[in-house]
Order: sequence, then C-alpha cells, then structure tokens
Amino acid sequence: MSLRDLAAAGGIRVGAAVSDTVFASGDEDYRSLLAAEFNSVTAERAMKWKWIHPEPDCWEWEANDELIRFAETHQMQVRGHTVVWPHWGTPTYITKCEDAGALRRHLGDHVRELFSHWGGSVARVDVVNEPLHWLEGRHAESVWRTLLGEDYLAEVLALAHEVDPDIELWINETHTDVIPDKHDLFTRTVADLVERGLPLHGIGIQGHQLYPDFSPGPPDPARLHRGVSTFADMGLEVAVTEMDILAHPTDADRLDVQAQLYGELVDAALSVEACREVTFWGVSDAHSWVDQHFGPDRAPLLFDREGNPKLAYDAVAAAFASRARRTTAV
Ligand code: 9MR
Repeated sequence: MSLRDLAAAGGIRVGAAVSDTVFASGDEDYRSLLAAEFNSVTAERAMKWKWIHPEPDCWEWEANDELIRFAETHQMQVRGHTVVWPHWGTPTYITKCEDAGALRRHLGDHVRELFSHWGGSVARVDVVNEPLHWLEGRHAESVWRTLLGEDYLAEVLALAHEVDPDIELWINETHTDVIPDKHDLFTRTVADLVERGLPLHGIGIQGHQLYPDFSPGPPDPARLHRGVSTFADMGLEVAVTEMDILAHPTDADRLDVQAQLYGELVDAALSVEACREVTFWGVSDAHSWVDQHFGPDRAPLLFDREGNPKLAYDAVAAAFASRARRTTAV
C-alpha cells in the first residue's frame, strides 16, 4: 500500500513540497513518485511572493499553474505557501516599504489577485509563515510588524477571509517543538487570535529536525505531541507541514536512527485526531534544501537519491497504518 492509500484510510493528507526546478526539468520518475505516494502538494518556492509577484505589475504564474494542473490530474490537494513571511521570500518593494498605507494596498492587491487566480483550486494557505524569530521566543522583526503594528496577524487573517471566505487560513511556524520559549509565545499568540474569533483554521508545525547543524536540540516526540495537542485543544486543525530529519553523515547507524525518529514523531502527531496532514519537505534525498544549506549527504527524506523507499518510509507507513486502524475502530 502506498502512503497515500494509508493516509486516505486514516482520513489524513500526506504531502510533499515540490521543487519548481525539478518539476519543470521533465524528470518523469520524480513526477510518478509524487503522484503515487502523496495526495497533497506544497510549492516549495513557486507561490512565494518574491517568485510569483516579484514586481507590483508582474505575476509569474507558470510554475503555480503547472503544479495545480498536476494536482488536479492526480487528485491531490494543494496547500498554498505562503503570503506573509517576515524572514524570506518577499520582494524588496515590500521589505523596503516605508509607508503603512502603501503596504496595506500591496497586501490587499496581492491577496485579491492570488486568491482570484487560484479560484478555489487551493484548499488551504499558510497565510502567515514563521511570525516568530527562528530560534528564539520572540516575534520576528519585519516590515509587517514595524508598519502594521503588533496586531498584524489579525489584520492579515481578516483581510484574507474577506477576500475568500472558503479558503482555509493557516499560520505556519518552525521549531516550536524543540524550543520551549517559542512554543510558549506561539501558544499565547494563537490563543489570543482564537479568543478574538479571528478566521484561523489551522496551525502548521513545520517539523524540520535539523540537529545538530541548526536546531538547538534533537527531535522530541513528546514535545511534538504536546504542541499538536495544544492547538487541537483550541479547536484548530493541526498539520505537520515541512517534515525532514537531518541524518548527519558522521553519525553511526544514522538511517536506522532516522527511521525510528520518523516513526515516533509521525505517530506522536497523528495520535491527536485533529492532526490531519503530514507533509514532507521534499520527495527524495536527491533534492533537498537541507543539503543545499548544511552540506552534502544529510539524507533527510523518505526516499533515497534513486527514489527507493528508505527505512524511514517503512516507519512512517507503520505510523500511518496505526492511525488508519484507530480511525476504523472509531
Ligand atoms: O526549501 C525552500 C528553499 O528551496 C527556498 O530557497 C527557501 C526560500 O524561499 O525556502 C525554503 O523553504 C522554507 C519554507 O518555505 C519555510 N520554512 C523553512 C523552509 C526551509 O528553509
């Protein structure tokens, strides 16, 4: 059984981030693996503001449209990623904006054009990505916070909902599962939005495990479970949106250890009913941002460089099968 069959049996989505360059390269093996194993896609780059709308009067729709067509052909859902992102992926006409009125106009124009182009083909969107500092329990400084103020998350949610009341709005954050201060601040921030009735559908816990190259601590299934439960208890849907596990080339038994961690983490997340998606940040070890950023051979994904399933794949499949058994038992 493929991951997508197991996911369907458990009532969940299994996603992969799709590289626009590999996708456009005509690599048929990549495309068939994607369609065979996953039922949801996230554009790794193509829908980010800087790529899709690099100048106020310039839209680059090609990669976006190709991915959506592929998803439709193969009955996959599309996760839009991302609109407001304090750290990266934003063009300079936004990051250098000095006037709140102009920034609001740009945001409104962007969201209206983007959502209308999608026309319902994108089920959900990480409308805000990484509102907090990457590694610390404080808000990320950016043009959004500086010009629109501390409450900009509420403003973005309200605007996006007004433009398209049907698209699910998500906030996506990284490292809350390994940095307790981040988890605490993120919890308070999200709880405030929920209590005020803002149109927030779900929380993405990215789930990048980049220890020891970047993350301050090793993967921690109990903390991931706690994080997922926290947002589920607020009545939100939860997803693990960008999972990968760095396997350092000098670590002994690294692929066995990685497989065990994959199994435990996915199981920890999926043991909470409101967690209905696990998306991996890439398809195979042949193409991963982890190698590009941290050095070669970090082997972070479920398939090896030739596209063969790794031990990690079996561990994730077993966790999906447990979820499916629990779902059928209910
Ligand atoms: O993997 C993505 C990489 O290819 C891009 O160059 C980069 C900038 O757009 O973004 C990477 O994806 C990030 C994601 O959008 C948000 N969470 C962290 C991901 C890895 O950096």
